[in-house]
Amino acid sequence: MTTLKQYLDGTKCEKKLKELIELIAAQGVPIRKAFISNQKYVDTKNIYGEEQIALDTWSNEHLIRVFRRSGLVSAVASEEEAEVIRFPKAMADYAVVMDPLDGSSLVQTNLAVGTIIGIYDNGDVMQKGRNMRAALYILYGPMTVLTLTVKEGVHVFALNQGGEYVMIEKNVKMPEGKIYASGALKKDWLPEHRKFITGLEKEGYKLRYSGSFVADVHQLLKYGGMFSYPAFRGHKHGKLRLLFEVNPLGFIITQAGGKVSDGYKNALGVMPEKIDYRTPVYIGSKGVIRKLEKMFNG
Ligand code: AFP
Repeated sequence: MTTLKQYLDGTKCEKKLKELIELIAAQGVPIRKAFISNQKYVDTKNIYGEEQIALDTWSNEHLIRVFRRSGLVSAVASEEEAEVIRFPKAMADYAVVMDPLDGSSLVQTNLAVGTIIGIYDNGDVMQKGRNMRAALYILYGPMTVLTLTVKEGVHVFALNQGGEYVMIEKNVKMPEGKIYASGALKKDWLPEHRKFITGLEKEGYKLRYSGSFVADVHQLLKYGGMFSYPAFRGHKHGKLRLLFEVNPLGFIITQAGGKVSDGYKNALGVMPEKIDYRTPVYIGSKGVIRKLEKMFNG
């Protein structure tokens, strides 16, 4: 069985990038452990005014501490922080964008949640998603799995009993499947979104929406189809954040042969205007996203 380390050694990644990816992967162990001890609401709100649960805060602080000590990261933008955090003494210039715990409202219901990470190699977090050097997520489900791309295909690894990641799926290619999901209240959907979703339902698409973007996208890698969190009444930018959620997962899906869009164009080509920039998102199999863009663009 190929371990994560063996896989990375066979790629074109420079030594420091390999070190950084292995370091991030290793954090799946303490974060998973923290699920038992950190499952309480705290009295704080994050920068979006949402209630934070303790595990968000803990994972965020834990990862920032790990990056600071590593000397490998010069800047971090986190969904849980209002500002970019800089480490001027770092010996390498990787910039990390992250959602430390996506889907955190599901922690208390024991559904799958995940850590989402994007890595740029020039110290800058404010750039187009397509400039990413690597992206990965750790999904805490029945198993802890890590899905990674270093622009050499998409591969899935599972954490074994010995605390090592072993490859369970190589070179994942998304099929054109028939699963769909849409966030936002149905009554607030805009007409073009409603029309598209109704069309999918007529074609026999099956609804699968959990409330965890990372888990909902992960299943698309296997089954194909489309996840969306659209613009909706009063929210023309939708809900999800370009930097921390849409870009890293969009990068992975694209590497697996899928597509990510804001409805009209490739989301990976959008320059973020601010750190917490939100965007409508349509992500999934190439065919369905192409069809959607064609309809939206008239
Ligand atoms: P949390 O991380 O605050 O739970 O938000 C999760 C999320 O950003 C994304 O993972 C989900 O797809 C989406 O929000 C769910 O939003 P709704 O609660 O509006 O369905």
